[in-house]
Amino acid sequence: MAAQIINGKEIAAQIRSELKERVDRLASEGRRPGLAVVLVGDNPASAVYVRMKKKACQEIGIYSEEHRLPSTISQGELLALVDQLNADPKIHGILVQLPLPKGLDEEEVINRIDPRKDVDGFHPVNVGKLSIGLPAFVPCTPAGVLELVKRTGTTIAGKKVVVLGRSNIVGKPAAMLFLRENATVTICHSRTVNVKDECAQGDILVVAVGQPQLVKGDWVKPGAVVIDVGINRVDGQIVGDVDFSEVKEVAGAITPVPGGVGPMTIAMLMKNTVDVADVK
Ligand code: NAP
Ligand code: L37
Repeated sequence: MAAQIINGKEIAAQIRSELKERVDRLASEGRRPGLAVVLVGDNPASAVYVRMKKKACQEIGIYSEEHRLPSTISQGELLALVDQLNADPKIHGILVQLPLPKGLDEEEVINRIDPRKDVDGFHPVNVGKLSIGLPAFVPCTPAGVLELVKRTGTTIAGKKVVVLGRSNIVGKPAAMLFLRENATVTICHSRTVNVKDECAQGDILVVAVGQPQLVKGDWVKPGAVVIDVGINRVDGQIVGDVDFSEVKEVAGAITPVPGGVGPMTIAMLMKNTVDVADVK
């Protein structure tokens, strides 16, 4: 039987509409959430994502500011902007779109963001809190991955979760989140021996490697939930890290690309921003 297709686009729209109700209430109390997005340079993919984030803010009623800076900006000028946003009471969340152009120090910029406004969850304070089980901002893409798995109705506790990829923005925090949900987690990377056999152990398989259609049908345990985080542009088309046509015949549920994790990333960014405004 072919897999259930997990409709991230539809689930993300549902989440945005729930958030809109919260924003309407917050705004009526004089606490409209605000998000500042900082885009440095002219990475075309980043420009597309920033535009989508701005549109989502408008739809939900979140106040948004876009700061577009040339790639020639100095580190000091960028840090000064972060300081200004940290101090601005209209701004609840600050997102510096990564990657930064070369010559700029990403780590120093992330470190400068007030951890209470770090809606991307990349500040070491939030990374640390997540790893020791304290409430923290969860990075948007892994948060979206977990939400999609939960919405399939799958029980996570006790399951084998295999995460393919160990980046700081996707793989590592995704593994941490599933661990927090009491899964047994395996993290695979480019030095893993026999990745295919490791993947085939997963009741839940999360793939974030940036390799078009790497994961084939025989890499997947029959009935597994497969979440494809990959966004690869190949011949003008967007394809994931999973060979969708093969894997959908084996998996129990699978996310498509596009229309899977991508829209959830933006919905979770909106949620993190609304959460900041909703506690004060
Ligand atoms: P990344 O920083 O390039 O990390 C890739 C990871 O995959 C690394 O840990 C690497 O191992 C591992 N890897 C690469 N090739 C491998 C192979 N053949 N076998 C096993 N492991 C392999 O990538 P990322 O930022 O995590 O992004 C991953 C993908 O997700 C990309 O396609 C990206 O565009 C996409 N993405 C999507 C969203 C979204 O919202 N949907 C958000 C962010 C990223 P090493 O550590 O050993 O090098
Ligand atoms: N929060 N996200 C945050 N911070 C960053 O620094 N780089 C980065 C980041 N990445 C990001 O926003 N990624 C992302 C990727 C895909 C989508 C959205 C955000 C997305 O919605 N993708 C659509 C297809 C969009 C297209 O046509 O290009 C999809 O359906 O997958």
